[in-house]
Amino acid sequence: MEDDVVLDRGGAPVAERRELPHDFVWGVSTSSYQIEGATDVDGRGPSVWDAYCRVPGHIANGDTGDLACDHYHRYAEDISLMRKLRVHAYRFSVAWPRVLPKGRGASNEAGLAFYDRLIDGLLAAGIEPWLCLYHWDLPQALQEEGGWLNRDIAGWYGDYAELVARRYGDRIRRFATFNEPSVFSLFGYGFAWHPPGLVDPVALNRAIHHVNLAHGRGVDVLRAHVPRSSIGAIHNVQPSRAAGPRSAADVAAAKLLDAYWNRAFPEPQLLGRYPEELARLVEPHMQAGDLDRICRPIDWFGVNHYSPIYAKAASEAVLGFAWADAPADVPRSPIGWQVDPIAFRDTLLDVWRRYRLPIYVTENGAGANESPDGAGEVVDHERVRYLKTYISALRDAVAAGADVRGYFVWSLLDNFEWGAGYANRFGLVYIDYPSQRRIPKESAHWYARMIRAEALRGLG
Ligand code: IFM
Repeated sequence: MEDDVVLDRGGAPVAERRELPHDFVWGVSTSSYQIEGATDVDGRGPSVWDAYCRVPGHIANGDTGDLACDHYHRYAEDISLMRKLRVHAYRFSVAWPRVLPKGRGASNEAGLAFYDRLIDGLLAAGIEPWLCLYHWDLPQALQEEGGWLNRDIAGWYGDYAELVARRYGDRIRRFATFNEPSVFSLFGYGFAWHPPGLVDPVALNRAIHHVNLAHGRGVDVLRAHVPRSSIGAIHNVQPSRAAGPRSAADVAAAKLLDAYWNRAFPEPQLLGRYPEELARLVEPHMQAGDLDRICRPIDWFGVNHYSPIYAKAASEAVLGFAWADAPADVPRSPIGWQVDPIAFRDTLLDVWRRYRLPIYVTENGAGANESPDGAGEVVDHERVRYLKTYISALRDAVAAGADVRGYFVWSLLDNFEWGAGYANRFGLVYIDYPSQRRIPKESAHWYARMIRAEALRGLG
């Protein structure tokens, strides 16, 4: 493989060419609210993010997803870019309020037709669409009925899943129920960094349980309506470390963060139980039979991973812990996130040992604040270096026995990075937002060459 970087781990010999399965999937990921724009076009209803962005102080620079990458109108150009990247697969999400403007009831034909065009364009380009049902843009109308705190949402979500399955199940077999449920639940109900902007532990535990119920309902619906479906759930999984490793209180804080962040969803969904740290807290929101409703067989585990996370004890915080920064001397990406590919390798091995499902890395990438140089090119060496070392770590995990079958870069395009607005760029393709011009970065060219080299290896 081209330019493979071999991780140095204390002089132990490491095979240079650790081969991946011949049908390994190379892809890119995006999400609806982060790229589509067109928030009030063709009958789309408002989402919780539209409302949240309107509140001064919520988003850096007062940014919103109103225009984003205007992907709703420029999707054909974006498919051409993916074709040049030679990716096998594209993971996107459907905006629930685009297809069901009020979250339930009457569907919106124009919104449904947009995803028809996208899916048909991808298939014509030889790119497999991977559809995620939920990447955080809950219809605002459902939020007004309690959102994730209303137990009925499992049924509303099931009806939405059925609409999507019936409409696209003839052309799509790869479905994910949720993207990173722990992020939108913990940030939305525990830290007020996402909608609905609460700091309320009871609400957090209730929301977690209802998201899990919706997941189970979604799996059953997809299975019933898409005969050849391959269904997964996408979780962010990262080592949770104590800010003060010698402080018992910080170690306990990291364990609690680990329960909320890494285990609150995969354990009930795949092992049929809540983590011991959370079981008592979720109990008041449970009804008989709920764990059977949640723990439904799925086909793959989506891992989103960027870097380790850190926690410290904080008696004043309602959850008893606070987020902490990584130690000062660790390597960091341009936006300050720790770079630790060995943690990625160990995470993949850990997920494999715990859940024994085929793994697809559904997000990995590096954030930066780059801009075009004088020649109009975007030279993102640090992102290339990050991707090389993380893909090398993935190879190590496979060599050590983890069943990893695919890797999707986050992200195809620079996009709306939630609370950071447009300041943090994760794309292989640079977006000049005022003109909406797309400029493939050096990392895009590198990724295309790497995929081609892998394909040639497969032929040889
Ligand atoms: O942009 C996000 C994405 O929506 C979810 N996973 C992490 C990415 C980078 O922060």
